[in-house]
Amino acid sequence: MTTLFLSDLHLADAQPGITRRFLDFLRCPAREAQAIYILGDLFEYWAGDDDLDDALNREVATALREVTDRGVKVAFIAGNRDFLVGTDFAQRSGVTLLDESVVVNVEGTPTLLMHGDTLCTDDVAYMQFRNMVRKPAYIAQFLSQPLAERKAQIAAIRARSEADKQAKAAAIMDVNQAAVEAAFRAHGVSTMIHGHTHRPADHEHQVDGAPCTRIVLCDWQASRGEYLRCEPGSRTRIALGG
Ligand code: LP5
Ligand code: MN
Repeated sequence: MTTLFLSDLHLADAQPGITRRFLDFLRCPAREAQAIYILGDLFEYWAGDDDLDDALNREVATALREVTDRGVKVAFIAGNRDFLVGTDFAQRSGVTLLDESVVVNVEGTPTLLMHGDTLCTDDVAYMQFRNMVRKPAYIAQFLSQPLAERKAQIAAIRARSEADKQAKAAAIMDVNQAAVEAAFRAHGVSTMIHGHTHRPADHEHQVDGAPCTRIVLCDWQASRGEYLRCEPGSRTRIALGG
């Protein structure tokens, strides 16, 4: 059994090299895997499933469908950029939408999967923003607006977010240790995989005296990408360059 994990591709028209690398990934290692977990921020942003007519979105959904049609299980946990991915995308791509935190058995190890933003509790402005925009009523109101208007609002939020991030200390945008420990405890696991922070590393934690491992996935950039491959007895980061 081979299980692959990836996150934070931020697919966008402005980054055709990343899209090409992801489509290559879907052609080759993806089709030989049994399961693939995309842990959020697959897209730079997702304005709603009615944006599936967009050429990039359609190409990605179609390429995913070619993988899922071959019997590969592809699952998606939403990120802070693409939490509006919905059932139309799921149907078109064959991808299963998961809750924001799930425990799955990865080669015999119960493993907590999440995007990772909920662990960044020191980022109070982001947590307040998140609480606001994840409310079903807020989402319904947002989606009731025309697509072009939604995209304009997202651009404004993106600009504000980038400006705010300049003023935030780096540590504030990383995970909070107490939040990490609480997540291990709450889910009764000793292994977790997440993305979001763009700080790829394997961290060892002690939670109530027990060793725990937290694997942070790598974001994809113009020059490189990375996925994590788990097989019986091995866990390997595979770099995708060029
Ligand atoms: O994404 P990233 O990694 O660069 O930064 C995140 C946090 N920022 C965000 C915002 C997203 O980047 C942009 C929104 C994506 C579209 C979502 C779909 C539509 C939503 C509409 C509602 C249903 O998530 C950033 C964190 C950073 O991670 C590190 O963890 O710091 O958080 C912020 O920057 C949040 C700001 O501090 C507060 C944002 C207030 C925005 C208020 C809106 C003002 C303009 C509104 C105009 C309509
Ligand atoms: Mn993110």
